[in-house]
Amino acid sequence: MSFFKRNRAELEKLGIDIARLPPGQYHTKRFPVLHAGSVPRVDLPTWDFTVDGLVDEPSRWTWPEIKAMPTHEITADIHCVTKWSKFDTGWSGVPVRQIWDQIGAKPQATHVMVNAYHGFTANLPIEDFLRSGNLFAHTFNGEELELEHGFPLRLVVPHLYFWKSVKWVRGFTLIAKDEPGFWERNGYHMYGDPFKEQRYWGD
Ligand SMILES: Nc1nc2c(c(=O)[nH]1)N[C@H]1C(S)=C(S)[C@@H](COP(=O)(O)O)O[C@H]1N2
Ligand SMILES: [Mo]
Repeated sequence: MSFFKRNRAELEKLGIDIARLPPGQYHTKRFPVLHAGSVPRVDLPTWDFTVDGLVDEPSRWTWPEIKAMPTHEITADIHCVTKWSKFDTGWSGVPVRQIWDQIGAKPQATHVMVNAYHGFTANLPIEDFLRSGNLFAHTFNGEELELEHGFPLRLVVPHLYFWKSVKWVRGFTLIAKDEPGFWERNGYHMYGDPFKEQRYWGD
């Protein structure tokens, strides 16, 4: 039996509905670390979160201000384009919607470019960005987010491939048309639905 077949059989034994595993994926209990470049040096006293682009006025929050916001918890399955999926991950943080309601978005805005340290970016349609359950998370499975997984804050958008879930997030820019972010310029799909296997350009 192939690795993928065995892995799927394992899921059945665990009592996990096979329909939760997107095509071409295998499940793992590990939490692999994946990113381009190096882990940033994070300095919380000077850290900020900024929203700009098609807004009435840019907004800025400090780390204590973000940490003081009401939080929400989700449990979600995550799917990495490199083929691992992880079930029932627990996240807590600030709902994307909660930030959105404070920024004065202009009606021309259709997409966001999410920004992180080292110039890393990812593009998302607003509708997908604002899905209920999406978080700017600072907590993973009840513990402070680890540096390698995006400390102090990462985006979590579970319904798209995990490269959209930007680690070390520093804010986002509202834009009037879809534009490719970092991985999208380098061969990854503009949208990235794991259940449609939208991995690369042309998928
Ligand atoms: N800032 C930043 N965020 C990033 C990336 C990156 O290179 N830089 N890689 C993405 C990719 S490709 C994946 S699969 C996930 C991996 O998250 P993890 O290391 O917590 O598993 O982070 C995403 N977020
Ligand atoms: Mo990835």
